[in-house]
Order: sequence, then C-alpha cells, then structure tokens
Amino acid sequence: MTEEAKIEKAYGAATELYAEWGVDTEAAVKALKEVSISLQCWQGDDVRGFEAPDAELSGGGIQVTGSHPGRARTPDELRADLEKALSLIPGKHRVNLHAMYGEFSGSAVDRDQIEPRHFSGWIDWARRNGIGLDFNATCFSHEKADSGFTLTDPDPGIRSFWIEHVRRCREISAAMGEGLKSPCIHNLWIPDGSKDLPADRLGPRERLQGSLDEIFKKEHPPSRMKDSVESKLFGIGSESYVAGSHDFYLSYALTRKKILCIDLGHYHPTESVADKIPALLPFFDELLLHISRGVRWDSDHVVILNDDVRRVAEEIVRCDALGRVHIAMDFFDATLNRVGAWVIGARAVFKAFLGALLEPGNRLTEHEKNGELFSRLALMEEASSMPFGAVWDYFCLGTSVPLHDAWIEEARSYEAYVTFRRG
Ligand code: RNT
Ligand code: ZN
Repeated sequence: MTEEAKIEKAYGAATELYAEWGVDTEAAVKALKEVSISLQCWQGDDVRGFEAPDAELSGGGIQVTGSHPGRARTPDELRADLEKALSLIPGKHRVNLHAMYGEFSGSAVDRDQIEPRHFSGWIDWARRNGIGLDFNATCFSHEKADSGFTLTDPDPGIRSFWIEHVRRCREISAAMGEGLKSPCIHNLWIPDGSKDLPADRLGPRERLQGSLDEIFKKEHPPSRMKDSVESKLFGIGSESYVAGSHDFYLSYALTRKKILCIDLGHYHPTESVADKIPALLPFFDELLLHISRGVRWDSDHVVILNDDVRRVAEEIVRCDALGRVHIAMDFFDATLNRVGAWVIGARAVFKAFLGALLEPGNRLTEHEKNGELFSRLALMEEASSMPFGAVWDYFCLGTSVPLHDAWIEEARSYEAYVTFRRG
C-alpha cells in the first residue's frame, strides 16, 4: 500500500468515528485551509536586521541566545530561508517584517529616514510568492534606545525621533498593503521600562499616550494597513517597570480603536492567555496573537503543541472568531536549525487549530445547557484520544507538504547544503 493510500484509509476510518460524534472532518479541514500564520522574519537571523553587517540585538528588553551557524545575513538569504520554511508548512501564509530588515544597499539610513522604497524588494518578492506582509517598527537595537526609553523618553528630541520612525513604519505598512492588496498589520512594541523601582510610574505612561496619539494622527485606510499595540509584563533590564503594560495598552486600544496584540509570553506565568480572548472579543473587532513559548519567563522558545497553544486555538474556534483574530508567531532561537524552527512552530499552531476544529462543540454546549457538567468534562477528556493524527496527515497530503517526519530531513539537508555553507 502506498503512503497516500494508507493515509486516505486511516482518514476514512477517522471520518466515520468523528461523524458518530457529530463532527464533520471535511468541514474542519476546509476551515483549517483558511487559517494563515504570519511568520516572524526575525527567527531567520537572530533579530539582527540589515542595517549594519555585524549588528546584534541590543537594548530591547529581549534577548537571543545561541550561536548555531548559518543565520541569514542578507535579504536574499532570508527570503530563500523563508521560502524553504513555507514549502514545509501547509497553506498560504504571511511574513512579518521589522523595520530593520529594509534593503538599504550599503548606505546608512537612520530609522527616522526609512521609506517604502527600502521595502520594495520585499513587496515584489511577496507578490511573486502570493504572500501578504505585516510590519513592525524597530524601537530597539539603536543608540537612541540605549537609555531604555524611546516613545516615553523624557527628552522630547528622542521622543520625536521615535515618533517619526513609527509614522514612517505606518506609511511603509500602507504601501505594503496597497502593493499586495492585503491589509498589512503594523504592530508596535516598545521596550521602555526600568530595571529597578521607578519613582515615577505615571510620567512615562503619559508621555507614551502623547507619543501614540501623535503617531496615530494620520489615518490610513484599513484596506491598506491596520494598527496594533503590544503590551508586556517585564523584560530583561525592565524587570521592575514596563511603561506599555497590559492595562495601559488595553485602555489605549479600546479608546483609540486599535487592535490589541496578545503575546503568549507577556503575562504572569499562571495567567490564562486563552481566557483573554473571550474576555476581549465583546469589545474588540479584531485581535492579534503573538504565539510564543515562554519557559519560566518570556524566553521566546520555539512554539510547540502545548496546552497553552491548544487552549488559545480552542477559544478562538469556540468563539467563532477565526476571522477576527490574526495569528502571528514570535520566537527567536539561535541554538538550532532556524528554518526548522519556523516549521516546528507553524505546524504546531496548525495542529492546535485542527484539534480545536475537531472538538464536538455542539455536544459540549448541549451538556452545558442541560447542566450535565459531568458529561461535559468527560467528553472533553475523551476528545483527547480521538484519531486526530489521521486528519492531520490527510490535511498535509491535501496541501502537498511532506508527511510525518519527512520534512525534518528536508530541513536538515537545506542546512547542510545551503545555510552551513554561508561563511
Ligand atoms: C518583545 C515582543 C516583540 C518582539 C518582536 C521582535 O517582547 O514580543 O513582539 O519579540 O518585535
Ligand atoms: Zn511579541
């Protein structure tokens, strides 16, 4: 029996079992094909960017560890690596860029000088590959961020530098959305905070509010770009205080009609990020997710199919909000195969959504309505041993990506023949 025939056979059996549960596997597979993930370009080069040949991530409240060889050093290398990763991930996706990834052809273009033309290579590439682009201002790894403050800096000169940077990033986002006929999400995260106890916790937040209002003065059509803001609990070097905290951005986004970005690593370790989704949906038309994996802290490990990711996917599906929650990944691990890391993460996210789409949702809500709480819990438990893997294999087959572990060898040989040969 061929591999394909085995998969079709197992899928047929799984479809029957799921049907007995009242779950339509074809509908689940069809819905999953519509899910798209925005792949973070910064996993490909350890968040270095292309502004200077030997640039390193700095001053940003985030940290990369590892020295695995073969990181992408040029836009062409990064695009080749992304293409390789995308060929191993089911479905059509987006790529999420940071401002520091512009193509500056060797000249020094400061952050307050960047223009859409520095990203035309990316837009052309995305168009050729049929993918959308998302964008981020880069408010770190820069001498004007060394103090730990950007949009909240007490110095109005520093603040206006960063305001200009973010304004330009929104213009670039609009050009991307226009060029690709797909709205570009511009996400703003700033590192501003302090290592030790600040005496004034209000001032930086008032300054942040003022800077943001100035940045967002210009409106861009939502068909071209949409704005999101990302909060954080703490960072390396900002352990005691982060100006852009959850409460701050929740209030800001709500009152200014912006998208709120929820990063799975940015909350207290025992806080349920999944439960935030149904709490926010009554108030927000759209949300942005940064799927990450914190290990003890916001460590940005490669995403795997863990309970946090499953619960988030379940909530999105249960709330029928797949069309309202934009999905992006955010991790950077420099200790292993970088292309493979994207693939591990994206395949895990897909599996989480498939699992959620295969839930016997109607039966669970029926039990709940009838007050049959024992049956509700028991059914949730039984769902975990349904033949999910057979549907996953069938999905991979239908989207022409390698089955099972076959992609691992592909990622390894790409490394051996391509990335390890980089000087
Ligand atoms: C940092 C935020 C932010 C960054 C990227 C590189 O804590 O999660 O999203 O990871 O912008
Ligand atoms: Zn993030």
